[in-house]
Amino acid sequence: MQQTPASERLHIAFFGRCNSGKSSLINALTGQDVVVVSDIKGTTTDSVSKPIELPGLGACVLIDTPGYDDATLLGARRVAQTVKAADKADIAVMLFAGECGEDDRRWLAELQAREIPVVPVVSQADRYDDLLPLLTDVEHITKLKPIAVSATTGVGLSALYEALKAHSVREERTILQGLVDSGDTVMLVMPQDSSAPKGRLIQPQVQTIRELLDRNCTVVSCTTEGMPAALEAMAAPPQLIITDSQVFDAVYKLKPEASRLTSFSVLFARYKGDINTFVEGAKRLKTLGAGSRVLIAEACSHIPQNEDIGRVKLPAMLRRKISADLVIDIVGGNDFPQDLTPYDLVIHCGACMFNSRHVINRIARARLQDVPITNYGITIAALTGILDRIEY
Ligand SMILES: Nc1nc2c(ncn2[C@@H]2O[C@H](COP(=O)(O)OP(=O)(O)O)[C@@H](O)[C@H]2O)c(=O)[nH]1
Ligand SMILES: [Mg+2]
Repeated sequence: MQQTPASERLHIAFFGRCNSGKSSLINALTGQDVVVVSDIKGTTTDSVSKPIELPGLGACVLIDTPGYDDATLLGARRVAQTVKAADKADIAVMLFAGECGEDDRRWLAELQAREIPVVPVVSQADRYDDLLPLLTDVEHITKLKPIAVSATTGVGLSALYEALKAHSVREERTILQGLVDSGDTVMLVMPQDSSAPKGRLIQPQVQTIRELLDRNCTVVSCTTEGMPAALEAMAAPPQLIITDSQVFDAVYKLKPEASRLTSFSVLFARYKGDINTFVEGAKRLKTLGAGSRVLIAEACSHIPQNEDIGRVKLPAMLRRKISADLVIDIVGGNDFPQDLTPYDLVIHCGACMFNSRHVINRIARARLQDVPITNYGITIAALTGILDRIEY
């Protein structure tokens, strides 16, 4: 069965101290034994992501986290896992059990600083003779009405469901918003070099094709070499050409005057991130020189390959166009440094594997630290001098 990719799912993360009942609540909500529960502190050692369809919420990922008060030897590493879960969370369910402690307040402030909607829950509600003091405390610190929930008796589960539904309404963004009209012909130029996965197309290409079909567009696909023949076979030039950023320059030269041009990474920068920040960040490229530090952040955690754009092609291009003595660090997957200040510029990939919230959080981190951030497609467009000639 074809699954909704994780990047398109609503990410709901559960935070709370050890033994507050996070894992039990996830099991109760899903009606499944998704994660391990026990009264031994530190049972959940890693954040665990469970993709699941929930009625009324659709395709979700539930993220169980280790307690943020984990004081064991591995505790610091576990808390780092919890921070990474917060990087992805569209909604944070925060569990309070027994009392509101210093840890709870600190963590709440952390979530609020990231502007993640918080749903406060008083957990293990069946254990209290009188819930009121804790409910009052939680309401006082969160400024929100907490929901009393018991994983054991099921009390409050439907109220929690409703609260999650209320927070799940997201701003509808589409990939091609404002760029195509129904009935347009759109050409996709997609080189399939050795870094392309065997036997399939990559996620952004598949999603773009799907959306074009939904929009009643005609889709013509070709490689860069096949582009002249494809154009020849068409009665009129396509309204829009979408290409891989790495062949931008070649495609720009081949494109008919009447066709507008953009790239998959520019489209995904609009869709997932903040295109204006990225265009602004790309201006920093002009002032980089020998000794400047650049961080290239790759969302994919695949094993680096020969023609890999982030690890090979982009660094080579930066060194060629800017300076051979540029200092370039490359990170992949979830390894995005907390401290970005050593860098003059951050260049992020198109993030087809990340949800939008994850990219927005990284942009926010860069902005807070006053470090310009841009992405692969915008960088390549800027370096090849065509940024002002493409659509975004
Ligand atoms: N009575 C009662 N016990 C619970 C409830 N939820 C969890 N527990 C118990 O509390 C302990 C810790 O639960 P767990 O889900 O592992 O907590 P976590 O560390 O936050 O993931 C376990 O022994 C659970 O059986 C609840 O709603 N009511
Ligand atoms: Mg747990």
